[in-house]
Order: sequence, then structure tokens, then C-alpha cells
Amino acid sequence: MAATTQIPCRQLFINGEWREPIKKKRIPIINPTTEEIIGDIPAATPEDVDVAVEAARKALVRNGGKDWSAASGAHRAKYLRAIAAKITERKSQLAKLESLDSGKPLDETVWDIDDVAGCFEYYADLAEGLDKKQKSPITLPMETFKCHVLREPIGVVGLITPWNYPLLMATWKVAPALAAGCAAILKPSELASITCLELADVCKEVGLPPGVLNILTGYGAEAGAPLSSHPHVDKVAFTGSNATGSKIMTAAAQVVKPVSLELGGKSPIVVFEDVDLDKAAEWTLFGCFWTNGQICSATSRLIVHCILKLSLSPSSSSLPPYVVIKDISSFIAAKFLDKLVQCCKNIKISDPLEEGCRLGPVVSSGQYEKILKFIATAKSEGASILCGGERPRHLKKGYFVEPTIISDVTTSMQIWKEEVFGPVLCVKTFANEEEAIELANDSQYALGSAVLSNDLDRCDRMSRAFHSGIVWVNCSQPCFSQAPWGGKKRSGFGRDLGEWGLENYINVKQVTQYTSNEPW
Ligand code: TXE
Repeated sequence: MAATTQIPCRQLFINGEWREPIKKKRIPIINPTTEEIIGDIPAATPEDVDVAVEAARKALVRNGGKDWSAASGAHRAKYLRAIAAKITERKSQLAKLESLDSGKPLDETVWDIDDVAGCFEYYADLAEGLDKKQKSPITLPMETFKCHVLREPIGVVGLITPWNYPLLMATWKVAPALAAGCAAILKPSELASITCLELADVCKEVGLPPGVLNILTGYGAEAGAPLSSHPHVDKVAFTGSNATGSKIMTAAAQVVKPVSLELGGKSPIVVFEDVDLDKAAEWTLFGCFWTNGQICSATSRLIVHCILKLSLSPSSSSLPPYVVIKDISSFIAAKFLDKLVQCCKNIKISDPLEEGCRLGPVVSSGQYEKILKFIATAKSEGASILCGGERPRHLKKGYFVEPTIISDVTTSMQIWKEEVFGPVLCVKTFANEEEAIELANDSQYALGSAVLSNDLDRCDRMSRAFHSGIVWVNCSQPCFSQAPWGGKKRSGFGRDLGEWGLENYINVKQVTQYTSNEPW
């Protein structure tokens, strides 16, 4: 199947044209399933960044801004809708390219591409809505003054994105930035950029005005860093690792520009004893192993109720004991873990393009090594591997890691504290609600949290007690363009998606007028 999917050979996309990188460098594309080189992408350097930033600045002011930044939201919405329509037209090709490049199962990338189109559509609606909010009056306590607020695009924005949802993460930033009237430079991850270059092709096809969206593939140090520190880039929005987020913040601070950061996580999923164990197992595994475990919000710390449930029946004897234990219906935790382990055995691990694949390879050899090292460290620290922990025996090539569940974990272990970004779930048990909350919030990160219970009052208490920016009740990971996405603590700040995502790219300007004829 891989052989039948053509990898287009692209250049950088600057000012509406394909341009060879000034230094003519290219980066090989490695298929994580076969470990083979299947093509290459252009590698931008600081010189290309300068050219792209200039093109973006010109796009903002071309024709007095009427082409883009000062055009109506409705005008920009037409382009966003046209992009959405083309993406939908190309869904099958884009999904296959995404799976080839990133290793994600095809069913999931088809879903991602639908979300990409949906996100462009959603921000087209919000762009239209902006027309009604352009000039908002403010009531002042003095009649001699009149005030209103103008909403303006922030300007040129740098968008730096990761490889786990290559086109979708790019869209979460590109769509609101364009809706707001900004001009953007997108820098996708060097590990998976193919579909972002196809987005450039789509923009060309729909006739997006030149320079409104520039796409520079390349390495972080050579293309991402100069974008972060560039004096003519007005804002940087980033999704990726904590270490890189911190570097970007430092670089942006040198020129005092705003940043929004969506960083890693180590999200908890709390499972109470009153759940339906089958459904709970499904959400728990989906919450951690979806996208081959490479999601910033993966609920990778399972915190499961451990209580002894006795079922008693009257004794037939007239002597004590008057009741007998009919069934030690179990430590819920043990029963649940047994179920999870059984389910893991049935997860189909294969080439992501193969029908029914549920777990593909992780994105790169670096990521593969990193995950195995996490598992080895957990073992050496005294944790037990309930299942997985290795490369699947039937796959000789590719960066595959078995779905792995780790128990006997303590809160001081690395596996409890650090983001693995792979199909690895670690487990702790709790005896009461208070302990569950304490364990759930025991993290330097605070992106997502999930609670599974049939008691909705309890779910409500838990939702309020979680420290995270996102809470899922009786589910894990669903995500909608309409709802805010982002975290607290070391998971970053700022919100993608929803109207909050649009605000990331808007400046509010106060205009106050003295209306009296009397001298002040
Ligand atoms: O991330 P980086 P990497 C986590 C996950 C993973 C780890 C490393 O734990 O194992 O990060 O992955 C660009 N200035 N997440 O190395 O470096 C880079 O080119 C500006 C969580 O791939 O953060 C890419 O485009 N940009 C995460 C982007 O930053 C720089 C998703 C992300 O890469 C740069 C991915 C620099 N100095 C990984 N250095 C999530 N939160 O979803 C790199 N980049």
C-alpha cells in the first residue's frame, strides 16, 4: 500500500510560490513502519525565515490592508471555506500521507483530516462573526468622553507545531490566525511535514493572497528559533515539548513578544468502583493508546479504586458465624487490570495502512528509544510490567512498541512523573475520593484529567478539584473545535480552539474621544 501512495516533492511555500531553500538543504522523510527513506522535504534556514517574514508583512498591508488584514471577516471566511472544501476533496490522499509519515493508524488520520476541514469551517463562521464585533462601544462614567474598542489582527504570527497530529495541530493555529486577519508563517515538525506542504498546495489552488500563509519546513534550531526571536514576528504560538517551549519563551522575551504554549502532560484518569468495567476499559485504553500513545493529553496515569467488595449470605448454622462470605467479588482494581491486560492482547499492531490497525509505530527511532528507556527505568526502579514493554515479536522492522501497562508504581518514580509520549500506561490505586484527587493532581503538568463514575455528583466534585485545563467525565480525549484547549502549570498557557483560539490572534485597541466643546 505504501508504494502506491506518491509522496509529492515540494519546496518551501513563500509569498504564494514554491521556493527552493536558499541553502538548498533537504531533510529525508523516514517511514516509521519500514525505517526506509521515502522522500524528502526542504529545510529552511534563517535566510528563508527573513524572506517569509517580509512576504507576510507585505501581505498585511497590500492594497492598504484591503486584501487581507483590513478586509471583512466574511471575505476571509470565503478562503477558509474554500480550503476546507479542498481538504475534504483530498481526504483520502491526505490521510494516507499522514499515516505514512507519522505511523498513525489510517482510521485515525481519516478522522484527523475531517477535523481539519471542520476546524477551517468553524473559524470561517467566527471570521464572519467578527464583522459584527469590529467596533464595540464602552460605557464610561463621564459623559464628556466617548469610547469604543477596535479589534485588530495581531500582525505577523509564527506558528510552530509538532508531529503527532501534523496537519491538525497546524490547523488549530492557522485557521484562527487567518480568520483574525493575521499573516502567518507555519513551521511544522521536521519529523512529519508532508501534509502541511500539501496545505500549501491547497492554498495555492484556492488563490489565497500571496504571503498570507507561508510554510517553512525545517529543523527547530534553523527555522523555528529564528522565527521565535524575529523582531518582525508579532506573536509565536507553539505546541510541543516543555524544553522547546521554554526556549521559545526565552527567545520571545528578548524582543518582548507574546507567546502561547501548549506543552506536554501526564494526565490522570480516575476510575471509580461503580463503573461498567467494559466501558471503562475501552475509555482507559483509548485515552492512553490513541495516536500510538503520542498525545499531549494522553491519560497515561490510571488511578483506580481499590476496595474489597464482599457479598455475604446468611449461614445455615445456628452458631457463629451467622453470615458467610459468598463472593469476595474482588479488589475492583485487580479485576479491572486483568481486563485491561486481556484487551491489550487483542489490539492489532501493524502497518498503519493495514485494515483494522489500532496501533502503529511511533514516529521516529529517537522516540522509540526514548520509550524503551522509560520502561527500562521503571523496571529498575521496582515497577512491574503487567503487559507489553517490548517490540512486538511479529514485527521485525519499524518503531513499534507494544501497549504497555506498568503497576507497582510509586509517586517518586520517573514513569509517574514524566511524559513518555508512547503507548505506556502506569497505574496506582486509591481507597477514597480524597486520595484520588491528591494522586490526580500530583504532577508538574496540568493539561487533561478524566473521571469515570456513575455518580455524577462525584464527577462534578472531581471536575472542580482537578487542577487541569480540560476535564473529561465518563470519557477521555474527545476534542471539539468549539471548546477551549490548553493547560496550566508546566503544560503551558493560552488556549487553542473555540473563540479563545481566535482571541490569541486579536489585539483590542481602545479609542477614546473627547466630545465636549468646553475646555478640559
Ligand atoms: O519536540 P519539540 P520533539 C514532547 C514529547 C516528545 C518530546 C520531544 O514528550 O517526546 O516532546 O519531541 C520545533 N525553537 N512532545 O523533539 O522539539 C520543532 O522543529 C523553535 C509533546 O519533536 O518540542 C517542531 O516543529 N522551535 C507535544 C516543534 O518545535 C523549535 C508534541 C516541536 O518539537 C526549537 C510533540 C527551537 N529551539 C512532542 N526546537 C505536545 N505537547 O503535543 C525545536 N523546535
